Amino acid sequence: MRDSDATCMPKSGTVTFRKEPSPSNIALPLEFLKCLLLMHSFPYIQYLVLPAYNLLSFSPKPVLYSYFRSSCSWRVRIALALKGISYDLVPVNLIKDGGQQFSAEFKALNPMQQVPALKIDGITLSQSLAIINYLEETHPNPRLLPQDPKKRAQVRMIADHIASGIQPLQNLNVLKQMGEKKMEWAQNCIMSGFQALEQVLQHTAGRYCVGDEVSMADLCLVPQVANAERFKVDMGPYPTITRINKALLELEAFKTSHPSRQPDTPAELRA
Ligand SMILES: N[C@@H](CCC(=O)N[C@@H](CS)C(=O)NCC(=O)O)C(=O)O
Repeated sequence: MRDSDATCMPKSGTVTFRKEPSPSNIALPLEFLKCLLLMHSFPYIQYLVLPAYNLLSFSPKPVLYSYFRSSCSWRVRIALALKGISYDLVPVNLIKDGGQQFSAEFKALNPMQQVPALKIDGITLSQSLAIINYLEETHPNPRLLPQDPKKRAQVRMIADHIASGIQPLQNLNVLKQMGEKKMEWAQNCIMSGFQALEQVLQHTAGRYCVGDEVSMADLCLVPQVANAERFKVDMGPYPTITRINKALLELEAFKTSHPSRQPDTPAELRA
């Protein structure tokens, strides 16, 4: 195994499908139980109470609110898979019922009414890159940001290029405004973004977007290429993007997190 392969080997992590969000509905009763334990059992504190207290203070699995086809959710699913973090998944269907992201329950989680959102370590985060950065800081292996400051900056540049410069322009809420022109609009946004990205990658790419290590930039690239394919963008003019995308899709973490393999993937789109 080469070094570059080792950095992108996914660790084992499991994904559990949750039909309903089961948010912090256990948190309050747990806190109450913990207080009771501490108040009433002072003599036994060392042997019985503290171990029981610690058991109750377990940190629950992270909960990812995701839509199978959402490119931003896919970025986070790849990060979780690469870092071997087990999580529960709650699907949020962006189309059904007029869009479940607009429900009061989900708005309370993410006022922007977009996926992904991640409940983790007692906080709720939205914005895929902020989520990935948190995972990077709390689970540093394998790293998704190179050690070298110049390479780190290049990774962030490419991630922003896609996350701020392409995806928001072809997001569902924008396409809804475009009516019949939505296909043409999406294609143009992706093509102009990819044209520039293809040039950037000439200077940064090795096997992947920046050198030979999988990075945050790659987590943004693959889902964006999937969007391009959905919008029938001709990938011919972007050979570097195509080559990197192909190499990344061979990695287990990119496969298991793929839109065709999610709990909410419709039967006809399942791989
Ligand atoms: N900057 C946000 C963008 C999130 C975003 O645009 N999510 C899309 C799916 S990829 C969404 O939820 N769209 C719902 C809508 O447009 O109504 C991120 O990186 O998480």
